Amino acid sequence: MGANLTQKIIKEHMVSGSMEAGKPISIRIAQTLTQDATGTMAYLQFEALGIPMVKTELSVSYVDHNMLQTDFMNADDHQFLQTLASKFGIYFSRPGNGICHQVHLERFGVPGKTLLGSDSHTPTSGGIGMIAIGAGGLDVALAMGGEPFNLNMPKVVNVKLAGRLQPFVSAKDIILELLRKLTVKGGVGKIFEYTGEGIKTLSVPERATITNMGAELGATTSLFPSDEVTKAYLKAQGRENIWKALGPDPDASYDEVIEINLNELEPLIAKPHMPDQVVKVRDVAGTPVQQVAIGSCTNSSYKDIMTVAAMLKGKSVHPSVSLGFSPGSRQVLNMIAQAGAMTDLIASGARLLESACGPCIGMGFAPPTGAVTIRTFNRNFEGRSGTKDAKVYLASPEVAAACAITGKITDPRDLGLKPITIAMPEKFLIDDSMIIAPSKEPEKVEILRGPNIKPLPTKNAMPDVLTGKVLIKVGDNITTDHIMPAGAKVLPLRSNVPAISEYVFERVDNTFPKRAKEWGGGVIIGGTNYGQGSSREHAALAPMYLGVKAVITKNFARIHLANLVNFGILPLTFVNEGDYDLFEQGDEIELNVKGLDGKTLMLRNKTKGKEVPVTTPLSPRDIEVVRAGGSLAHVKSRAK
Ligand code: MIC
Ligand code: SF4
Repeated sequence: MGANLTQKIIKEHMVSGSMEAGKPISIRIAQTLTQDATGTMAYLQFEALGIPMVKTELSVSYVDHNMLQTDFMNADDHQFLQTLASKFGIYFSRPGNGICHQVHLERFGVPGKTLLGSDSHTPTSGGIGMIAIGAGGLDVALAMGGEPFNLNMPKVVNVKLAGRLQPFVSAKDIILELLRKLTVKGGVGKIFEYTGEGIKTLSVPERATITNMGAELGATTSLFPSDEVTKAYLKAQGRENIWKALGPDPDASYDEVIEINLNELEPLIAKPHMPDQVVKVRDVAGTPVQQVAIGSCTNSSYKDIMTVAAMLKGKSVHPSVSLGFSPGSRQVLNMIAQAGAMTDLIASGARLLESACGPCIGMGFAPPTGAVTIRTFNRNFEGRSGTKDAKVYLASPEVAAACAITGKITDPRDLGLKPITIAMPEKFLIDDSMIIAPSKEPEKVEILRGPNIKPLPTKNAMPDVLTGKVLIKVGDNITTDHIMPAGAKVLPLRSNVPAISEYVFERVDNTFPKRAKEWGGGVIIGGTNYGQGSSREHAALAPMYLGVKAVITKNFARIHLANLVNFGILPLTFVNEGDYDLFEQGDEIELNVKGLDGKTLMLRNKTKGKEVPVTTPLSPRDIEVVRAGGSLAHVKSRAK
């Protein structure tokens, strides 16, 4: 049997382990990326490692999330990131240069290499054949310090695409179709590798839309081969020299196969409040729409914005709709301006938003109370838009433009428009002046630290017996947006853990922080897929600061599980899922964790006078890390 592309790339970067699904492996990381919302903390952690210079082939620090500067906080963080990058050998992409994933694809990604990013949508670069994985900031800090990245070898799923997308059906519909089939849990522990005749019809940005939103399946990553399409894209980016042909062997084997015929797909839409609530656009057509937002790392490429502009040309945005668009990068912004598409958009009444994450993370352009907002983004979790009761739908740029024109949910095929074809440019506009190379005299660089940047909290080693109360009990599919909300108000506090911890579980139960402090910490009880979504380590770090010692669930999402380990919180799972019902908020629990390694332990509910078996999904190495009080403590203790 031949090898698939995932196996080939992993093999080349393997440090230890064997490529058996579910078994721990360590891989060498060639490139890292960070963004400002996770980066400030990641670099504080990097500094704590005491390493003078990054050890990766390339590390880039982007500013794209915390872009509203309503006071000094975000602006100070930007300066901190810029000076720190300069000192430690890191490229710095200035605010205004674009969304990290879009810019990385355009300017830095290299087929066949590994990329670790402190953002869950890092798999975007899988669009050019990288193994690109999202992780917590601390894992990225460790990778910058030359440590390998540890994970369990995922299963490899082959998604075979046949046929060709029909007019007004888009790459977004391919990934929405997968979400419809597999749900937000369907990709946990898996890598999705795309093959088949259909991939030849998809440009790199279209492929990147698919790999980007593979994150919503819970997948470790997704990737396409590096072929002639990749070559043409890299050539147009002036980077043909780094291209090489990469793909699976003809007789490659896979753990699972899914087939999709592109001819049969039609425009789809994810209803509130989960990316897997996917239906046909025609099933919800006619629903009145108040806002449309085009952009985010999923759908903000040159092709995406040009398509929207072509659909809106000569028309007006419906009077009841506010339409905003944020080009994914300065390159896209410059190019749509040159092509005249920006003029068409502005003439139609669209609002130009900054080239950044913006409304995707609730950084401005929040919808009105109870509004329906159609977004080309990847997440529609409750409250993420900044408006708790807004109803966020996720769809393609084509569907979004159609809704903006009619003021209601509309299948673009029903507008009677001529099919739109946007050719990929033979040459993109290349201007890297917003990317700053690291200093040649790092010893002379002074790191600027604003007053909002507070020192890192630390944790002591884990005691043998864990005791405490159940601080909260939550249901299935709890996202990191539930645990640690983002948005314009909370995001500036990412470098100030004491302050941000006041918002833990804010949208679920805003009395949580007070209770956690009064009760001297305790444990969290959760359902399935606990911690899905973003890579934000603050969803572990802030609970750790509030004294959370263990999280006991039916099962966990990958990145959050790793973040809990990194901050010394013990993740446990019920052996019998039904035992979840035996716990309530306020129950006193006790667990002797001495014999943790791979064994079943008895968790005592002292209040109910019951004992139930629990276990931990952790590897022996991870258990060692939790025992030490988290990754930093562990690395430091090893260095002694
Ligand atoms: C997101 O989409 O939720 C974010 C903001 O990009 C996060 C990172 C963060 O929480 O800072 C992600 O996806 O990892
Ligand atoms: Fe930014 Fe949204 Fe992409 Fe996260 S998902 S990186 S917030 S655009």
